[in-house]
Amino acid sequence: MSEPKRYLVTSALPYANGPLHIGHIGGAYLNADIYVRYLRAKGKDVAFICGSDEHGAAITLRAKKEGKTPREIVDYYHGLMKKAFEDFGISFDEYHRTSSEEHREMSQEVFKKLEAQGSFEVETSQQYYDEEAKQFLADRYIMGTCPHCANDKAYGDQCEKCGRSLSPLELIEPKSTLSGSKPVLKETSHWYLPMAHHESWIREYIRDGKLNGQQHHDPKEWKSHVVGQCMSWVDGGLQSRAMTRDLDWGVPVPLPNAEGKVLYVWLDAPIGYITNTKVWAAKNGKNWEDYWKSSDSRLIHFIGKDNIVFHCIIFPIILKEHGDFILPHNVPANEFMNLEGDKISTSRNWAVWLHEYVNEFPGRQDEMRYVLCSIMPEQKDSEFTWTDFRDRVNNELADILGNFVNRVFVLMHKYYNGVIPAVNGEASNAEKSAAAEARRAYDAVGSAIETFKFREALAEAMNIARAGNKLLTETEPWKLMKTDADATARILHACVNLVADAAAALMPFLPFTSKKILSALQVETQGWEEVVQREQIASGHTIGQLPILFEKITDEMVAAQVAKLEASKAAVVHSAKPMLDAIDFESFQKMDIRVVKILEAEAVPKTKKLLKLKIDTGVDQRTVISGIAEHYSPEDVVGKHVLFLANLTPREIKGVKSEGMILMAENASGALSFMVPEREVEAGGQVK
Ligand code: B3M
Ligand code: ZN
Repeated sequence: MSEPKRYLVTSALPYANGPLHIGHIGGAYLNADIYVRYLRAKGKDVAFICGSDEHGAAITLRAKKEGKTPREIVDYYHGLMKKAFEDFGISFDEYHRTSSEEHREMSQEVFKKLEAQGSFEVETSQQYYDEEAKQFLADRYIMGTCPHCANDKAYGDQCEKCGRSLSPLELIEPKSTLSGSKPVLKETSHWYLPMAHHESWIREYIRDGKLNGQQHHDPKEWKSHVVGQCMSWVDGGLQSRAMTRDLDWGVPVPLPNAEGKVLYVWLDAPIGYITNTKVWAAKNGKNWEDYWKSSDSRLIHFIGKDNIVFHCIIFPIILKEHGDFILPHNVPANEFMNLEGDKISTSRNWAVWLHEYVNEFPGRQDEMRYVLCSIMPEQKDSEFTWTDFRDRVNNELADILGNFVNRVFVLMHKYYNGVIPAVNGEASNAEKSAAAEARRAYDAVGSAIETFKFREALAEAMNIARAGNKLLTETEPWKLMKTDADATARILHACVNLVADAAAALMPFLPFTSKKILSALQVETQGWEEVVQREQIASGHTIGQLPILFEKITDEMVAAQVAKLEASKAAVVHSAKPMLDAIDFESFQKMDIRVVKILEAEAVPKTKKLLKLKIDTGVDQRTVISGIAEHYSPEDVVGKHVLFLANLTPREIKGVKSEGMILMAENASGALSFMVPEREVEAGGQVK
């Protein structure tokens, strides 16, 4: 394949519904950053584009949970993530956001063009509707059992366990994630992308790397698990997929007859890559269309494995249908990173949060970058543990790289006051093999990065420091100095250059450390090729003082982090109120708890919290006052079957005789919910 003139590199737009954690970084951001830093060092024209993904259920569910607006949620997390990426050295050229005006414009323009040319089919169908929340349910608003793998937490658009794309109607025993209730079917219309129409060219694009009969990319350069997941999706039959939703948070559908409808988040989000490129280009005097519309640009999407089908099938269909845009050249998706034996989870607070790490380990971004790259889930899921973090920092970073560089600086200052000595005589075999190994390793770093093998690339970069340590150990210049000054000078001169080569090779991975070493050497950062052609750092050049590169990670630090994780897990488990004292079974049997049906409901005048309900207990009809007016409106509760304590002594509330009590559950944010029988139970049914 010919060398492209430009690279357009993206990382998945993270949902602005929570902080970033190390799983995000190891999945789709650190790899992209290494790749881009390398390309820049090679002098390539690169645009590294990302931004917050601010629409979709992930945002509105978080807003509902926290009693905030979606706008408040995205504004908070967009800022938190943008800063955390910057602090951690993820060097985006642009980090914008999909709730922006520019993005509304771009995504509506793409939609309008496709709609006008007939790329969509309008279908009226029965969709699940939550009568309590008064909302249609799709994507993450509905959950049920996956028909393919029986995962009982599958979402309306995708099962995260088997990766299959789903439609809500395929879910077994679907439930609303808004109210927990069983949804009903209601008619609505949406604009569908008839993906089956694209099957043949998509198959060629994924399996053969061909587009419009031309070779577009080398399919062998794609990761096998990416091609595998896509081909199983294609072979399973590409179902039409609704590209609009009945929601109020999102990009409004730009058509007259589309009140209350927005673009499906997985339609608008990838278009965010285009928007954000345009925003970047405008700020930097570039033409965004050079990157998105010319075939001599190369588009690479870095993502996690749960986003494969959206980036390899759906978005390419949108791009190709639009007609002006290039398609992805590669989508080197990573697998998942786990943490201390469990899946990383925002909701369960089981994570190492990036902004917390940067605050708790100031100036130690490279230690985390090194470890995350060393365990990057490139081909299979991987595991982060704090003990492994400690061992890799102490036994690899500090003992191999830190130790080598430090020894060279100590010896250079001790014997030559930091001035590189003149070199005489023929290099020994040890010097020659060290130089040859460094050369080999340096080239290997480049080719490994170009094929998205970042773990291998990092190991090769570290081999330069290993070669230096070997040279010092084999020649022992601190002894040689007494007998052969020329050899000592040659060896230390060679070692200073090995230090410079190591710093250059490690720059994409450890940008902060690389900079520290090069400024201590008092040499400029050079381009990737210049390092190869660089003359040896000249004799007479004076090097400066080396700062401490890596402090040891102590067992106490590890213990503190593990304890913090355990505490956060406990905190999530014990966010409930403390348990009451034990009672015996007889006491429980005195309570007569029934299923009752709510027949009528009205607000109690001059109160904010009270509803007056008329209920059918299966035995009689009763009036009961319930403090739920801030959680349910009267019309929402009529017809519900709920739990009721029937033999509570009646009491007068606001002048009304209340005969019993409706039982409610309170969640962590204080919202009340009815307790609804999971199966059909008629009024009067007893709770045992
Ligand atoms: N916001 C990330 C996720 O699924 C999703 C990526 C969008 S990339 C256009 O967590
Ligand atoms: Zn599944």
